[in-house]
Amino acid sequence: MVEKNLNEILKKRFKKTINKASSEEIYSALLELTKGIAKEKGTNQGKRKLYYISAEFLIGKLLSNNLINLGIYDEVKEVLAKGGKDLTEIEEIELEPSLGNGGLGRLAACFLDSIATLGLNGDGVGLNYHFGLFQQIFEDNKQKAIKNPWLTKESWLTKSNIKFEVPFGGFSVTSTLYDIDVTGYDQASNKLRLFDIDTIDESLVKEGIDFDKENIKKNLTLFLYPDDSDEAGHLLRIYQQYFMVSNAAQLILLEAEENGYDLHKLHEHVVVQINDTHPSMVIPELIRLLGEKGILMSEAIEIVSKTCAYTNHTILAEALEKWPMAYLQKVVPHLLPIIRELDNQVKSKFKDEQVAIIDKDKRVHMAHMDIHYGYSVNGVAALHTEILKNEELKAFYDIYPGKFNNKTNGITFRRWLIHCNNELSSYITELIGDGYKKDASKLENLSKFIDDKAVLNKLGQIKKENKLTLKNYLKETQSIDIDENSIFDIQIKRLHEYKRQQMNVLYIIYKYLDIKKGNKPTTPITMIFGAKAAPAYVIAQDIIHTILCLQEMINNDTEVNKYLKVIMIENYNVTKASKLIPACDVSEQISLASKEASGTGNMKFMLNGALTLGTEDGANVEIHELVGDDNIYIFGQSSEVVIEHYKKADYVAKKFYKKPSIKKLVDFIISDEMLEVGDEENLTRLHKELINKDWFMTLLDIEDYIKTKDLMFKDYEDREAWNKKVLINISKAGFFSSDRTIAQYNKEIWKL
Ligand code: 26Q
Repeated sequence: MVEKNLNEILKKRFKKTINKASSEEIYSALLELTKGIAKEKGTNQGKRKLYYISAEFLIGKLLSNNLINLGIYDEVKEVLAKGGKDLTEIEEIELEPSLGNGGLGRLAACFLDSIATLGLNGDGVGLNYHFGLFQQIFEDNKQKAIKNPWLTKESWLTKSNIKFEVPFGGFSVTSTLYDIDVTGYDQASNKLRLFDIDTIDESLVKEGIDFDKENIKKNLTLFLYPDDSDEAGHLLRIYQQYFMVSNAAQLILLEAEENGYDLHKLHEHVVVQINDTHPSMVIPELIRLLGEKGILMSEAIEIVSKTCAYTNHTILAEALEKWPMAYLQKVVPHLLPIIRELDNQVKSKFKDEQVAIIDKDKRVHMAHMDIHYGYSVNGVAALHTEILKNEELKAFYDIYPGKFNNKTNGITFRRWLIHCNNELSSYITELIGDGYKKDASKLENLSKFIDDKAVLNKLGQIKKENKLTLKNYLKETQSIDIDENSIFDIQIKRLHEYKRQQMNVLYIIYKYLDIKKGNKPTTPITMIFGAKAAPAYVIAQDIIHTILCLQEMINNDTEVNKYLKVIMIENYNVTKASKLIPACDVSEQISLASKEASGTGNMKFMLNGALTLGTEDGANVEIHELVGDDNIYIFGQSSEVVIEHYKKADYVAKKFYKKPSIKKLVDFIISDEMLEVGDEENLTRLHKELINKDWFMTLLDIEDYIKTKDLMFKDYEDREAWNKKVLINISKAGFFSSDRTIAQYNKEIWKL
């Protein structure tokens, strides 16, 4: 079937057969074929529909994902092979949309996959950023940000004829809706609905990612999170957020009317999941629009409060959005009376200033609005939810204990196992059948092979092959040469001080000095990083610079480079993650305990047979519980201890720095060797930061980290024992399928 259809499309469009067609032509034909099959499968239906509103959907490339979900991946691969074409080469043609920063955006994408796979009626709603998140290049050992154009003439987007008028203070814009099919695994489809405006002017972007931030009609959807270091940046962010939610709210009401629903009972037919506070203005916007339909404000507030649910993804105070009233007055003056009314109601009920929506500095706390006027508040891992309840949002938990619930994050196994690690996935199928593809808990059946040497050996072999594939990829794309026989230690995630890439840097320095002293590791070590840093985040830029300097210095040191190499992957994204994760031995999850809400990379690594080196933070805690002490490497102070330090403000980095063994590592950052390859300003700034501030307590955990990582490397020498741990990790990973997460959201929050 596939062969006939593909050939027909190629013939009709390009007058060619598979063997004569170019990769671009085959990609284009596969796009048409896939969209067609998805259409035939139809869309999920239901009396109640979920709108998952999110400023980010980090969907990654879609071709293989869709082929897998439609059940034609193997067939397409074979048909292409018969014509002398390689599907992995065709995949290269597709550009990766970068519609997200990191975890939150990728989670939204995994959720869409699972919502469709479970046959649930739910769409994603977001924005069609033309350049998405910036593309990262390295120059002079520094990150440079450039635009990432990903929109091509032919793509997964389908332009709809839905348009809405979105009012801002002083002017309005007309939106256009684009849809992307979200195919379920062996199921009907849903949609990702991305709004845009026709007046966007891509030529506004000149050098790097700079552009005129004032001209909203031309710049509104150019970038995801434009640099928000100044007022114009903040305002643009509010314009984007309101544009997103006003469109979402209008779409919800349009579909409700099309279905003939009684708007007084909207909550029976619609549930809105607010992904972090970025879409929070959907609450006053829905109230406003229901008002326009003739529903009294008091009733509208009731209806909306039964419709909206909020997910919190962070406990970092600086990431909780609080917008000055003056900004909202400028961008959305028509929402202010509603926000004031919501605030008045809260203030008349609760005297505690901490729970007010508008604070005494006239700032609007978006999360507070969500909690008061939503029916559910969830954290994204067990520890995170406990910290929300007992610390960060305690005042709210005391008022609304019933609203709080936990939904531990998950990942879609279609992308993060079946697609990215086909060898492992096929081998698992050989061992336990393919039931685990629909019911991930079946991975537990692998545990019966715990003493089977052949199985353990084969797991090691698959890892080795994946390392070789990565090696070849890096050689081709970044002209980097790594040793497939070394241990691959990987830290890939956004660059942030709380994630503590700087602690990993200190370990590398320790190892470098140790090798210089003559202590050669039995197995060579390859340290791999991938991370983008927000352009305005100075210390994060300094950390990237330090890693790149270490890379240059160490990789050119012939005494050391046989034993230790440092690799920083350029422009880390979903595509690169899928190549790195299957090749990993050591998964670095080393955030300061209490700061990483969940993490999802930790789950991807575990599923692909890497062992976790981590703190008791986020979902690491649950991984630890599942695999047991012997199959994970936990180090560092607990979240309780860390939270105490913050409360007492008694952590002093200098006390730790005084210790000669630690001082030596920190001071190496400004050593002659480093200054020779690096920039004094950046290196000195990081050095000072670590000694004088170290807000995320790197020096508190560094010794335990070094000790534990060395133990891990030593354990790696007994490969059979190591592979046993690997097998246990894979067999316990089923819990982290986003199918499980979504089933819980549906059972406990959405009730679709
Ligand atoms: C806020 C205000 C102004 C500008 C930007 C922002 C902003 C942008 C992005 C705030 C937060 C984000 C993204 C947060 C995020 O990705 N959080 C991650 O969510 C994952 C999914 O739940 C978790 O696994 C991670 O632990 C969490 O860090």
